[in-house]
Amino acid sequence: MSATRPSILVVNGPNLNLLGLREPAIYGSDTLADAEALARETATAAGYDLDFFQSNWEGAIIDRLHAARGAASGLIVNPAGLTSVSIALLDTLLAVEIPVVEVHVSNIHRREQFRHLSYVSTMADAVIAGCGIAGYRYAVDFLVGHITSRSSKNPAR
Ligand code: DHK
Repeated sequence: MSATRPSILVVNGPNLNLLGLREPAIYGSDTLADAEALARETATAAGYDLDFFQSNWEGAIIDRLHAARGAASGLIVNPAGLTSVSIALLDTLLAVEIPVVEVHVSNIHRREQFRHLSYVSTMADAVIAGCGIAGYRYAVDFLVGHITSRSSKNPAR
């Protein structure tokens, strides 16, 4: 019997498929594929599998998160334009009961006021903003430590 490795799911919201092309002065020139490679490399080195997902559709994001319930050990979510508006996304993250790190490529707190409100931040275990795509690597590092310390405190989970 082969042991399955724990996995981290990375979910990216609307317009992040255009990372590297859209507003480079704000988001930089790294692409979402670059972010995926960085996250995957970090996860693999720590003994984790990594699934990477992006959609411009809120319902597709919610469906993907539902599928992670009971399957993924950790979530990294860049909610993008859903950050300040989606109670449905907040409810989904609460429902799936998996540790969450919220990532923003840009520093949303140095930008327009309307970007400062995040429903996801009200439940996230950690929030990373303004580190560019390195934020995805930092999020994997945090989750690996967080999952390990949770399971040593709570071996049944
Ligand atoms: C990405 C977006 O698309 C914006 O809607 C957010 C976030 C910021 C980011 O920095 O990754 O306001």
